[in-house]
Amino acid sequence: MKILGSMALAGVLGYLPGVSAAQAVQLTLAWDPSTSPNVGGYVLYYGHASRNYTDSVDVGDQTQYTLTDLETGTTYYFAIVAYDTTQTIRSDFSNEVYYPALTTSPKANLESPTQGSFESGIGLIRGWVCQAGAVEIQIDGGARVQAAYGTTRGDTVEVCGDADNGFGYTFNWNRLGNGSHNLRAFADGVEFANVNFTVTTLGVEYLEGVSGEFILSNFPATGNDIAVRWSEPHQNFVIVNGQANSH
Ligand SMILES: [Ca+2]
Repeated sequence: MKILGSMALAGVLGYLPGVSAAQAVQLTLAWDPSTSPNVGGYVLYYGHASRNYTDSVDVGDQTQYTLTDLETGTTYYFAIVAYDTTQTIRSDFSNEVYYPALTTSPKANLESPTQGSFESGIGLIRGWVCQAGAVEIQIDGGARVQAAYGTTRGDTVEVCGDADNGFGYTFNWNRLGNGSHNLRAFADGVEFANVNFTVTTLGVEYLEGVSGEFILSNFPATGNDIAVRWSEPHQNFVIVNGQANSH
């Protein structure tokens, strides 16, 4: 009768420090080498249930491996098995590590400004984030500023499971000056939006003491007119006759 040898466990499995959860559906795992003298390599096992691995990859004689095709939104469990140089003897599974629901980015949306939009006057940088300690805005690579966060947005319940997800930051676009600008939004430091937009000013940061009312023809439909009036608090024009008049 032949007695099979045994392989020492492949040590403690863990994540490589510095790997960011939010960065991607990519995860690098590392483990201490087996203390057996004749280690031939390792098999990394993983799956969605503890100690029930549905996938594996023979990583050869290395002690770290990067999985690049993990699905988002589901938890993964990992363990390592060592095998010997003849590939006939295998160790038991190592300790198990799990990784909670991988996400590529926070569940979040920047609603305004949008990519390619035109901005003028005083506006609201707004959107929603399902869960964050802080929502920050960065314009043209400047300092990140914290937006007000946690206002009720009933329309996000379906996506987020709760409603306290609105964020907003009032901003005078005139401060940026005419031209193209960039805005990035972050939830707990993780970027979830990056848009370029165009600002048009009237030459000053806050225009005072002017008035004007103008008719826009054929809006919102052919044959309809609306009136817009300069509004100093908005630093913009507002519609003053919501009822479209027929010719
Ligand atoms: Ca929430």
